[in-house]
Amino acid sequence: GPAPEADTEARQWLARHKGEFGHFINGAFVASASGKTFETNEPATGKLLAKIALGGAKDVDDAVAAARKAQAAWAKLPGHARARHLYALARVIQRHARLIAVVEAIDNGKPIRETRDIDVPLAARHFYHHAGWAQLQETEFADQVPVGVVGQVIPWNFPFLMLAWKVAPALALGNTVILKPAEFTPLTALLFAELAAAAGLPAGVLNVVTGEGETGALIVEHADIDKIAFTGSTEVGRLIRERTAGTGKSLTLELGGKSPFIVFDDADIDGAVEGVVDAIWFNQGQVCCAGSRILVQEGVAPLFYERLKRRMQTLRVGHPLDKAIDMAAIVAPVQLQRIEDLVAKGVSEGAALHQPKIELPQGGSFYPPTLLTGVQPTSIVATEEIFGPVVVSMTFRTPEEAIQLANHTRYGLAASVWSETIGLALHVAAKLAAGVVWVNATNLFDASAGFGGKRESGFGREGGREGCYEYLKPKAWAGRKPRPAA
Ligand code: TXE
Repeated sequence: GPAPEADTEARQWLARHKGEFGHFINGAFVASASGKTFETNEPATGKLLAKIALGGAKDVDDAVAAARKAQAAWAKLPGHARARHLYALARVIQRHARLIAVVEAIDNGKPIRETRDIDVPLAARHFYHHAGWAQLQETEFADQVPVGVVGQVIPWNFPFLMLAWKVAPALALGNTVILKPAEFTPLTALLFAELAAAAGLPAGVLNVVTGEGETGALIVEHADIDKIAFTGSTEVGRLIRERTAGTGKSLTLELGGKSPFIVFDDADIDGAVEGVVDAIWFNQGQVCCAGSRILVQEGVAPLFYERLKRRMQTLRVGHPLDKAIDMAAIVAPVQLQRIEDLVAKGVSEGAALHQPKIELPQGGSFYPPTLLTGVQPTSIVATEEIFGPVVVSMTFRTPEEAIQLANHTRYGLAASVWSETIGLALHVAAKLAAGVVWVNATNLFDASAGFGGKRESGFGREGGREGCYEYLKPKAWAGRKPRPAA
């Protein structure tokens, strides 16, 4: 189990706030105008972690007013001055890496090993990367102006990393932000707002309004917001697109996925098996680009399944703060129920269920690593995003059949191809409908590579130069020189 003192600093931080948090508006914590709150629980135990302000119209108004007021001065700063703020934010993340990693692990339920080695360092890297763009803004984006005031609604699967993906480019390029973290996982956004203010970020530049979907809808519909950036379910993404359609708001959507993981006969089988572990059991499979559909070529399928099942047996499910585990808790009972229901449907549709005989911790929301084989391409489990540690698998004969199966989805976020024949891998990769294709690899991210999807996985990119354009508007200048005085 976890060392008893592992979370002392996090508990002290919660205690300092008396287990209750307001919104972070104009540089300070404020209670909801309505006085309403909601609860965030610890997924691994089900216990209450903190009470959180439930944002209503007045709170959103206040946050937008603060962001609007701050925006002109923020945009007027020379790029190098904004860069200095972004570098400071990156350093503050590194300085408090342990605290952020622990708070994230207990609020989301994900393993501390992941928050420590992935979420938090990648978030810091995102701020460093965008500090660079801020510094180059005048030369690289000469005929572009900031979008203005941006509303950002983020999900619960990577609460802190999604904050970084959204906030870093927005601030770097002269925008100000109203961020709404997901209701299951509001804590690291509140912690970050507090740390950012202490690191000298001017009041109003980053505002955090907490709440549920209704609070998100108030942000989406606010008349004085210039752009909405959303990551979450395709269902809500569609709603947001409808709601913003009649307005002048810019919009980017990063939505669901059902990404194929294609294994050819000549693949490095042990490598591919480790790839599956990373593709679907990282973060309990609650990953938008999770490799959730294995397509394996017939010749190697028996060997591949044998090795995969053997590897599944060695995975350890445990408490998020235990450094020796591979998987921890599902974010909330409602998500656990959704996973259980979908797996039951898959089995009733004829899929074979494979789960290792391993012990699950008691008391929280836990689900074992799961493989469904013999799945029909049109079945619910092969088409719906399960968003849990469940991978479905089908076999194919030819590369053309693999491509056809892989693209048989309404999504298009990511894909992974495993083959030791580079010509084959590249031929297939070129034909896959996906925003990113990994070859003999999976889940590789970098702040300099734009991430995003096609089809019902959404549009827009986060990261790199293309991500910067999502927070800028072109502005053309034309005319003539003033006449010299007579
Ligand atoms: O997502 P929601 P949920 C998928 C995944 C998961 C399913 C349900 O399949 O099982 O969605 O998760 C805010 N206007 N993904 O219900 O509702 C909400 O408060 C404005 C994939 O938790 O989309 C939260 O902050 N905002 C995914 C955010 O939207 C609204 C990540 C995401 O929640 C709103 C998460 C509204 N009407 C879930 N309704 C990915 N692609 O990474 C809700 N919200």
